[in-house]
Amino acid sequence: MDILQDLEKRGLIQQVTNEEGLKSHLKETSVKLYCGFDPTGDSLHIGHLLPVTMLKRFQEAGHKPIALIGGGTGMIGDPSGRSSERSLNTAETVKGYADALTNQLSQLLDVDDSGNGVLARNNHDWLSQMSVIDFLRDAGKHFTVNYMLAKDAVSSRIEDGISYTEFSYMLLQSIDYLRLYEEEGVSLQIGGSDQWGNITAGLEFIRRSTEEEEVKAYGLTVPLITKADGTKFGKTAGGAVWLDPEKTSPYEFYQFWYNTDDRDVLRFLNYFTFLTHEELDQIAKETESDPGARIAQKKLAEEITTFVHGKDALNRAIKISEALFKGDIKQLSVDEIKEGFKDVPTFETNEREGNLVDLLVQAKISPSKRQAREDIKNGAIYINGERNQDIDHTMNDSDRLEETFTVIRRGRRKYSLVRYI
Ligand code: 545
Repeated sequence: MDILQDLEKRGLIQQVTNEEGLKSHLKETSVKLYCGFDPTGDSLHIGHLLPVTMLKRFQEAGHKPIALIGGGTGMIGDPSGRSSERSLNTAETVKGYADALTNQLSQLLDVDDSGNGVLARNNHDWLSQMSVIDFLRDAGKHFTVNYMLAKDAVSSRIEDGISYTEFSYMLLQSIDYLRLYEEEGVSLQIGGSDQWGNITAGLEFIRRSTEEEEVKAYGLTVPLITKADGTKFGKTAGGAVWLDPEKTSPYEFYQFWYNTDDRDVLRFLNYFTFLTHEELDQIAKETESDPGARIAQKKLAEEITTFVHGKDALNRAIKISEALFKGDIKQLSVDEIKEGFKDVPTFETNEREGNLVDLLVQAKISPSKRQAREDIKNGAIYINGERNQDIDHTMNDSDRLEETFTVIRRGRRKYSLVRYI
């Protein structure tokens, strides 16, 4: 099975220019391809993950991927897929974001200029060197305003207005593709479906400015990820699911994937994992015969967490998940507790020697004092994983982890955190 057949079977191809041409091109040679990432933030989130895995898929099929950081384009702002004008970031901010993204991509893709690694480029290197006269003569002259107005990213903004800055963005991305085509032999640009207009503009620009008879350059986009329940993919109550472990802990990351809807999970396994079609078929079969076991969700969460955070982080995430599920947190370290309890209801207090009954009521763990006493007597209250049945208990230093917090559990799995300030 060739790479295009593999991608097709996984549902990873939204649009492709000249499919037959690209197919034979990919068979003939090791193809250099690229995907761009603009530094509009200090971390990628899972909405950016698919193109990253795509670069790796091409690499594993013997092709040569380039991760392009938009140090130049990030100063301008892509209007694609957006309904309003972006605010400009300072050069310093963009530089900081570009460094952060470069680091993140290098971790995900083992970027390496010499060997078989993925190449990294930054379009600031050439865009910042281009004069406005060259820009208008060499790029501007090949685009009609009519052509630019017809692009989705522009036409959808005409009513509310679009700045000349964002209007011009597609020329910059086109300059990149031409430059990479001419200087580095890049012949394929990939991206999400929001990038189709920019990618095809680049191909048009290559054709016009090279005047070659038959240009061997292509574009391919991956689909926008949809969910069966109609809500937006990648968003949780807590916001985006980030690839930066400081923003979304590996445990939360693991849980996000583990909670995938049954109706979406097989499709996501195809999209995001590197499992073979045989392995995917096997999981589909097992899921069918035992739907309650969440085999597919478990595999999905394991594979993606390993790809993004590594094996150790995955094992920690599994350990935390199991301990919380069993209601047994005693087997967790303080750091693991912190990771697992980041989002549980937290009650802040400066009263270190209060009695347990009052604390349970103040922290809204038990609804009344009377119920709190009942809960304690019944053995439903656990302090840091340890059952406490003393209705006269006063909180003390030994109830505090790292002197700052206490984990209280009521019943099977209802956790609360008390933080001492
Ligand atoms: C710049 C110069 C080029 C080619 C491409 C670009 C970037 C492109 C763009 N892409 C998006 C992006 O998001 C921010 C990521 C970092 C926080 O805007 N004009 O930069 C996303 N891209 C990945 C996928 C995308 C796209 O990085 O293509 O569709 C998301 O899945 O939105 O020469």
